[in-house]
Amino acid sequence: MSKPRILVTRRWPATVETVLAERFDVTFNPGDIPLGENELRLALSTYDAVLPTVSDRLPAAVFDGAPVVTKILGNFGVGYNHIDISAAKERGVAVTNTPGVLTDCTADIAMLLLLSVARRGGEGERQLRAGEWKGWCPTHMVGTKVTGKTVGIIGFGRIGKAFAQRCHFGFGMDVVFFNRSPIDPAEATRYGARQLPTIEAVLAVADFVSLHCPGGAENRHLMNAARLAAMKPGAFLINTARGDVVDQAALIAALKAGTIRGAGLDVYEAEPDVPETLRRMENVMVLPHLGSATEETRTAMGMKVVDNVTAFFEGRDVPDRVV
Ligand code: 8YV
Repeated sequence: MSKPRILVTRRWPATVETVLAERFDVTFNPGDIPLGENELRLALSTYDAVLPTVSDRLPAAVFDGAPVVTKILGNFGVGYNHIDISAAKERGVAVTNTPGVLTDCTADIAMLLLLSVARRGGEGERQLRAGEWKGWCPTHMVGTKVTGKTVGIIGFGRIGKAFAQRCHFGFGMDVVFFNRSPIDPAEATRYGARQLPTIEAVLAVADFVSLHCPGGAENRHLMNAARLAAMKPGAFLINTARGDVVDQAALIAALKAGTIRGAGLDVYEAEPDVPETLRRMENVMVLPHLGSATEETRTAMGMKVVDNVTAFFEGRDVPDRVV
């Protein structure tokens, strides 16, 4: 039997590309240039499997036009709001993701953002690098103490829990969270956290609000102008989830007006575009979607895709099937 034809849309860690090349008839993207809509449509009518990332937009329109040959989209990443899942399902295309392996590193990035905005790390580094540091003084770049503060987590899945654990057991924070489904209180306590009934209840008490829910239609602009206004004065917003969970224009307005004190962001509404106003704000830490960007995690993510696609073509149960 001939090997399945597979397209890998972006460069992956070398060790994973080697395994893919051994197992499949694989086409790589040596230039690592993101594919456009027409190229993705062509890919779906050419390859047995396409392995996309968050930088590949796969709305319903991409599944229309040419006959779809692809049987599986092995997404490199846990979030899949860039893929129209219903359109894939309608065409009989399976979709898989990579849960679990990026939990710790994404929670770490959320912690890095929280600490950086509270303690003005980015601002201090920019000042020193610019040669503008005038020396120590008691009032220089005074930030916000983290230990003992309250953190509010929106979405208590794997990453939300890992972040809660870091905040409570590492930094002595009081941790509250909102999650659509109830979490067993004993389970929540293991992560040093307790569930509150509404997002508003979390916003009312949190000094830091950190988003850990999925992106896509169900959570689009969950943090809108009203919710930003409901945050405590002087609170910070951390987003390592998806850009569309926050109304970015409303966030910029809230930061300008001083409704909230600052924000730590790893994700944006129209990546890689980040509005210049946001990039210029000293009280905002901006990272270029680095949540899972460690050698260990990116390799583990790639190997998870390999496992999913291999199981699919061998007719076995597919471990991380979304549809
Ligand atoms: C990934 C992520 O790097 O897995 C996710 O959902 O947000 C990132 O950490 C990216 O999505 C890769 O497709």
